[in-house]
Amino acid sequence: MTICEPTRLLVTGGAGFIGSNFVHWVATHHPEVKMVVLDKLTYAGNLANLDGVPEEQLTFVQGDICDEALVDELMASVDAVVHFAAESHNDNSIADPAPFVRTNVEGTFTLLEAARRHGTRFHHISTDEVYGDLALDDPARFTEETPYHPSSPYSSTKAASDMLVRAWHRTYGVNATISNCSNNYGPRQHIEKFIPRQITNILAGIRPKLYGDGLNVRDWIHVDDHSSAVWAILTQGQAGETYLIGADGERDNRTVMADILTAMGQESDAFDWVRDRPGHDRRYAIDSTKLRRELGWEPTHQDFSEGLADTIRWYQENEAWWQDAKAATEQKYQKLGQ
Ligand code: NAD
Ligand code: TDX
Repeated sequence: MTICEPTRLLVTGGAGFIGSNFVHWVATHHPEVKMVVLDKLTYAGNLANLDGVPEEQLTFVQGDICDEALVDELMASVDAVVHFAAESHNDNSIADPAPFVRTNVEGTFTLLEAARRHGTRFHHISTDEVYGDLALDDPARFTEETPYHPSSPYSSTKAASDMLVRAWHRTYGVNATISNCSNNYGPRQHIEKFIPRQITNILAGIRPKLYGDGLNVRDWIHVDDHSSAVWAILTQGQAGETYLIGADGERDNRTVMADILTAMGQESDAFDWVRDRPGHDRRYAIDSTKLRRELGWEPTHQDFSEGLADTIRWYQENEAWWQDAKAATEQKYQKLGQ
């Protein structure tokens, strides 16, 4: 086992959804660890996501992971990096793929080169979407051995970044691990994504929108379970290894839509069917046996309706956090017919 005990962590994309939840998780569970967050604050980043993290534990730097000089300077000051920063939304990647290639591929390359120069422990955050999709009736789930078969501009750039990490480990000996996680939900997720889009639609008096036939399946995991898994891999993972993260949460979109509507006091069919996403992946499903067996990780938020109710409450109580982005987000979807 490679044991890493980080005292100073660089967290890229730490002002986004999963990155900020990870920073809060580390602040709560490892108050001795200092964190430097590097985030460009794109439309998806929000400094308010870091409110409440103790000042003495956090340094925030606004900047681009493609900025070689800045990345080099920050890398020299830490003993490990957890790399969350990415362009993360499939629909955006279909409308305009260029920022995905730049941030997800070139940005990861820039970080890897700096980690190579400084001998920094590197944990790369990736997605189950690199494996493509499964048929609804396929008994199989993704494992670490599943061949890569990405469908969208987003997932293909994530797949490319995973390949760079593997090569930098094998060729240059960078002390790197990769995790590929399933769909996250929880507080502070951008309202372009499925669950918060529907919650904020209902709160704003807009009918929720379901793509295609609504039968696509996603494997949902609470963002805090993703954070605890990343910590386990960062601190106990074997260099060069990939770990799949998932919590056995397969659900089709129509069921999740009905869950949201019912939990918010609406009829379960009070939504609009809209145009399907081009190339829409049918089903994702993760087998996380390796992570559970080798590193002893277990999810702790397995009651989806309880997690969903907490998430709905968060958006109800934090209207100021999402209100400004709502009109612009829905305008983008209107152009796509979604
Ligand atoms: P997000 O879009 O909410 O956050 C991304 C963050 O990265 C933002 O704060 C943004 O400002 C920052 N960023 C973007 N480009 C940057 C650049 N060039 N330089 C510096 N910062 C930049 O995304 P998320 O949902 O929190 O996803 C985080 C990571 O987790 C991504 O790598 C994503 O591929 C991966 N992932 C996400 C999910 C999911 O369900 N959301 C599942 C598995 C893996
Ligand atoms: O309004 C909607 N209606 C709808 O039916 C939206 C926004 C989505 N959908 C469907 C598309 C998907 O089948 O819901 C499902 C989930 O959609 P997204 O939230 O866009 O997530 P997905 O495309 O599955 O990708 C997510 O999980 C893997 C994250 O955005 C990625 O960053 C992560 O890698």
